[in-house]
Amino acid sequence: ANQPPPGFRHLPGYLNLEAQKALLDEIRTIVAAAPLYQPAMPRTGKPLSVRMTNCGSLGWVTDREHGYRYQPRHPLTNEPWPPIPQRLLNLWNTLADYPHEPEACLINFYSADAKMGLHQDKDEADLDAPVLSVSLGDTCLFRIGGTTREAGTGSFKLASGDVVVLGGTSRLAFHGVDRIYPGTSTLLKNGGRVNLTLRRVMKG
Ligand code: MD3
Ligand code: FE
Repeated sequence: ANQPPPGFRHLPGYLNLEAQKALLDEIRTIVAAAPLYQPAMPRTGKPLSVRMTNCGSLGWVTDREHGYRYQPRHPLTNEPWPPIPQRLLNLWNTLADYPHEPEACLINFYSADAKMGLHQDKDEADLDAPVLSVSLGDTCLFRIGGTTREAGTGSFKLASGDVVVLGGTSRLAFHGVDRIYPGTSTLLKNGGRVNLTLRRVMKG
């Protein structure tokens, strides 16, 4: 089986249930101020099945007209994104081994039928910084390959409380979410999956 690229760290169950609940409460407050919206692909305008919002001084957005980018305000409310919760900054400082804090936390919400196609994350100016991912709610099947589309891929499950650190070569690996397993967690009252990714955007 294909192994994940160097610099990839999966920490299953890193956050206990209490920590997951506390984090989810903070995410609910953020979503109340910065509502989830349905992003669209550049040029085609095809909607992503994942709904998104952000916290931090910058947020990742996409729409048909302007494509993938980071911007300081919510595309619908035009308000600044809420700040990144301190408990997420603490997680970054504990695990990222990087001398600059993240400016962006992308919040992805997956309903039972949502998925994310294989892609690379390259919209950040600082590609030396790792990306730190936190999963909450239903389990998903996550896929990761190499730094070209041609390289083989491997898949494994990400469950609620799992943390993944994508550093080194894995930072530019193709990756995606093949499927959600509904009913695998009771953390979210109406089911689904939340993924948080902490990102350093500007060069330190
Ligand atoms: C590997 N999110 O938001 S998290 C994304 O579960 C994204 O919502 C997925 O891919 C999700 O861009 C995967 C794990 C992850 C996050 C960022 C990465 C893996 C990554 C960046 C580079 C390589
Ligand atoms: Fe990604």
